[in-house]
Amino acid sequence: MFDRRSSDAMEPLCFAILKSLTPRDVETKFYDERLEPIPFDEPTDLVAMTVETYTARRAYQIAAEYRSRGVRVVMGGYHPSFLPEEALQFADAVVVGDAEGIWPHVVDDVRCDVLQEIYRQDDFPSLERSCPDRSIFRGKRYAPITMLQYARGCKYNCDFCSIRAFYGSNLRQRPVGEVVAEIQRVGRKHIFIVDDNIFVDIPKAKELFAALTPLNIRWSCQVSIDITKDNELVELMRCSGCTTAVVGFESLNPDNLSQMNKSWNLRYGDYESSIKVLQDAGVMIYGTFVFGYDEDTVESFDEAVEFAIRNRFYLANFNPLTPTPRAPLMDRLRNEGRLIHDKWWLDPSYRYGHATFHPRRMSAQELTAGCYRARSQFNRYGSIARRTFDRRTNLRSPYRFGLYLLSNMVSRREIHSKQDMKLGGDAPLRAKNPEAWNGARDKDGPFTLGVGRP
Ligand code: B12
Ligand code: SF4
Repeated sequence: MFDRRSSDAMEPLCFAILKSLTPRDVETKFYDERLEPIPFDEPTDLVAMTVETYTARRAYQIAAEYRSRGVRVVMGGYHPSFLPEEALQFADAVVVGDAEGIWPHVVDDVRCDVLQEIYRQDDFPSLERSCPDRSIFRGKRYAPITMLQYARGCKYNCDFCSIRAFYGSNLRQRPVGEVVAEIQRVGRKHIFIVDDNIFVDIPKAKELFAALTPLNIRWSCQVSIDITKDNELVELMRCSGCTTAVVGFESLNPDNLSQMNKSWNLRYGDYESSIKVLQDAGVMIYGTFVFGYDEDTVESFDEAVEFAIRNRFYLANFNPLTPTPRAPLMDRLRNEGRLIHDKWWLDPSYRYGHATFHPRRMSAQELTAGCYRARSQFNRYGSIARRTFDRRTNLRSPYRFGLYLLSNMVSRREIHSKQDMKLGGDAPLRAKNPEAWNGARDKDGPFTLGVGRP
């Protein structure tokens, strides 16, 4: 959002990886605009930025500042990988796909002054010997939790999600021994395993959880609800210190789940019995819900809030369904003529938390208001007090109770401060070549991964 500083930002793992891939004789400085203003006038030969769809507009503004000072800019991450032509209107070069195996070539080309426009990762590089260098985070006010990645990719294909679009059906795990060594090296007691779904490969997940057990850490993860079908796995989660898990419930309506390609969410039983399995194992649930699928009505918000409070969720989020580039949802809504903005992430009229398309059974305004109301209701003091009372989870120990209270206070503040914000404020976008920009268009059609990316 650029003009407000965050008090709970987490260390962005991709930069620790980029740092580890950068030749040692290259001097690096790292800035995170969530924590500090960017010193645009500090001399540098190259700027490397990570760009997500929500941060694209701000990233393009930052790139224009550097380029106006004669500094070259390279962009990577989800958004430029999906829309390289768009990103190239603001950056000198774009890296499509994972950085491993490609970033050192980019640096070499800069040194030789032969920087190309697009660097495509033509393969899915092995994650072996990955050794993120977190020294760049030293002295910065990040939340005291370490982000760590075990695997990339997901076996599911929910229509709103960028993961399948980015990784295709490819699933890669790191050697468990290397993950354990990284946790020991970092020395923190609370780890957030950022994998999108730690349940995609059951034997590997069991191997990981068993190896984490002797480390005596507390860890958080993201997981699909079908994990609860495997009692041994849930027991291993408990023994190894799993404290909180983000679970994508998305909707209470089976037809919506089917439309989003997530009907498997209910394959192994109803939500309440799956929740009980996780909570009996002491896992505090951060439930996420999305609204705007065709069966949603103005009543859907209250039902979801009531469900989340009744089940004493540790945290919950209620977001308007938002199409992102290359996700199947984007094509469907565009083909149905329901998009409010052609590219909401660039549109100065878009506001954070607002609907970006016309839902079927409510208005766009009702979708925006309903999500905000749901977040507000869930984060009320009365709701926080009611959800506290679960001895299996939020009241399990003084540590858990402290974590519960702190997280809920942060969440309360966040929902109000981000709502309605403009992405990147009022500054206009300055493309490298405005005439080309007006006509620039990334090819439509599926984004294929691996050899032969478009
Ligand atoms: C942890 C996380 C968060 C954390 C952020 C923590 C942090 N430190 O910043 C929290 C919980 C705050 C968060 C919030 C949100 N997130 Co989030 N998040 C993630 C998650 C699960 C892991 C990120 C991570 O660490 N990945 C591991 C690193 C190593 O991978 P990586 O970033 O992709 O980097 C690799 C390559 O992409 C590439 N690369 C990346 N940048 C660059 C730059 C250069 C120069 C080069 C060469 C290469 C390169 O190289 C890296 C190594 O190979 C991702 C999913 C995922 N698997 O990445 C979603 C994800 C990034 N989030 C997403 C979203 C939508 C959000 C929210 C908008 C949700 C919401 N509705 O509020 C918010 C707001 C985000 C924002 N920027 O404003 C989407 C983004 C989709 C998109 N098209 O942009 C993702 C992909 C999830 C998804 N399933 O779709 N998120
Ligand atoms: S289960 Fe989660 S990570 Fe996997 S495709 Fe669905 S939303 Fe994305």
